[in-house]
Amino acid sequence: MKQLSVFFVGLASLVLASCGQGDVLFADDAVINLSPVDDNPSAGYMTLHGGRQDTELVSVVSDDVLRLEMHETVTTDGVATMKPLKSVAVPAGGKVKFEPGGKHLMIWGIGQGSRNLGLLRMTLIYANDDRIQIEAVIKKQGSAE
Ligand SMILES: [Cu+2]
Repeated sequence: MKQLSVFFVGLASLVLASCGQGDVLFADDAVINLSPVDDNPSAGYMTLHGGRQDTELVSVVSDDVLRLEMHETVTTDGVATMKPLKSVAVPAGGKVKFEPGGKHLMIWGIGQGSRNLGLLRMTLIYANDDRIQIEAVIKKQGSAE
């Protein structure tokens, strides 16, 4: 019995160590600001965390939307325009933020089920073929947060 518990302790510290080094490919802080007008796209933001090797985020998909694109806002001569992104580089151990005024997701036609739930499940697809499922919190306009 004693041996068994030592084994589990060893396993736990191993998992903690690998998280602490920032070498796990994942994403968090995913939020969507729901557009007040149904036909207009909603904007999504998140933070990508790089894994052990450099990779690229090549697509974001969801079963419960009409269309989802990665965009970047670029300001030229004081005029902000958006351009679609084919991919986003995610350096090893690095952090890439999707945030207002920069990279963002544009999402058309979020289903009523996800709206009611307040969560949208999305899958991030990377160039190395990793797929990561995340849930973005849907924020309605005028809500407390
Ligand atoms: Cu956009």
